[in-house]
Amino acid sequence: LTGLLEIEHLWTPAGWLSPAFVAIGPDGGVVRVEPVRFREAGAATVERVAGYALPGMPNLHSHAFQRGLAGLAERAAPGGDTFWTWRETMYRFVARLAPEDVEAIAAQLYVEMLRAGYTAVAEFHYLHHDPDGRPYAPPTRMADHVLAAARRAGIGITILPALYAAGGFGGAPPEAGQRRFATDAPALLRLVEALRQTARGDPAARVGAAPHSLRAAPPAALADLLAGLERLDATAPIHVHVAEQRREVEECLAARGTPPVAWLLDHAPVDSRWCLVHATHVGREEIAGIARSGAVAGLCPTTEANLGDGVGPAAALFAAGAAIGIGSDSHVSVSVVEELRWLEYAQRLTGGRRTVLAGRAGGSVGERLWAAALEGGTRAVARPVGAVAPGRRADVVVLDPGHPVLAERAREQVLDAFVFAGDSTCVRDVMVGGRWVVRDRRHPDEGPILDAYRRTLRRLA
Ligand code: NGQ
Ligand code: ZN
Repeated sequence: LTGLLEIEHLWTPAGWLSPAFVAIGPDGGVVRVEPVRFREAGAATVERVAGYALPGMPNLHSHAFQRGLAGLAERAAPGGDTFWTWRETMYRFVARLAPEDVEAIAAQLYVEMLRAGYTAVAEFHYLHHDPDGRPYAPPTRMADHVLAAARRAGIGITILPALYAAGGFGGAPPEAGQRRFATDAPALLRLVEALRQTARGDPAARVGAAPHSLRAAPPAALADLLAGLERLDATAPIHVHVAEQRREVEECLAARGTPPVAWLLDHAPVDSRWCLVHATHVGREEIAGIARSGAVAGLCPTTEANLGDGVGPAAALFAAGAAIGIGSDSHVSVSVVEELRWLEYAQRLTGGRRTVLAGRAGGSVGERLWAAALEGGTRAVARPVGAVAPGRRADVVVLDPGHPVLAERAREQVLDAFVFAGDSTCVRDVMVGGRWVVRDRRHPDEGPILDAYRRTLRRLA
């Protein structure tokens, strides 16, 4: 036993526990949770934690390098601005990034994620090669820098090397702006295998894989990837961008005869290992299919708003019993509160009703959203997180009871106050794997990490 916490208020999906005694093992996992101080922990020193503790939130979709572009793509383009013109801007940005730049940007981003209440991230990683499209030596070099950033910040990471075998539904090779991403299934599987060696034995890291999208992964390449992954790790998480933009839905219909989610459900063994990122433009049948499959719908409300994707069908997904989780994707915003709030607000704005995602009468929207995003997010990162419970990682976010937004609220009102009236400044302390990584809103390495980030941005400017 390495530690015993006496937490003033601990939230579990079954309700609040006040106080909660939490024993943490030497590997950073939770060993025991009880409402009273238990005997065999008598010798351990007890650390008192005042405030409201929540299980840390998984961020199920991240392209870390894109944080360096946040706020730089908001000037009107001459011919009109869409997802596709934003993508050109993003490609120009990515063309200049060295592995050290990516590490500097990712480390700063991950510190900000921790401060916002994210304790795990699924990194959808497709920036594989040098600016000319040549593999680095070793080919894991870029991914190694992403993993180093996560380690430096202290966030749990699930890295998903992405297959990018075509430039579009026609199957043509990746275009010039995509050459740093281009891979075939065998090369991608070698990358997955090498990263699995790196992550072996590290409870803070996991490796999966990602066909980037149906556009970028033609059927044969997708099949090769899935067969190879099955041999390496039959439980590995599999993420894919799907049905984000209307244009890609139309192109999929034209090329394959069905819309993207329907195609995937018909042609791939979609199950609870899968995370369908965006799943914005989907019909009733597809939503029912997602729910039946056990796949997680990976919703990224602030990026989907920023890119003009459309409103994800959160209410219909909830009603169908589908799993959902949240991601900050392009990181135009890095805020758990904002993702959850906009999930609900988009439903209110389009439906003309309030408390849409609350579930049962009298239910709290904030609590329902936190619980759902924990469950889906945990499935998507495929690590034992998402609850302060025996067998799970000790990933804990503590809200400050002295914050004005939480002042004089009953514990049952805390999650609604945080999600609808609060922001990341409500988060006071963050623990990942039994180790405090944020205390009093400060990360021990935040100074040097920010300096390195500034140097990178200055060089890129
Ligand atoms: C990405 N991002 O891979 O970073 C994508 C844009 C694409 C989002 N889809 C590129 N939000 O989808 O082709
Ligand atoms: Zn994405």
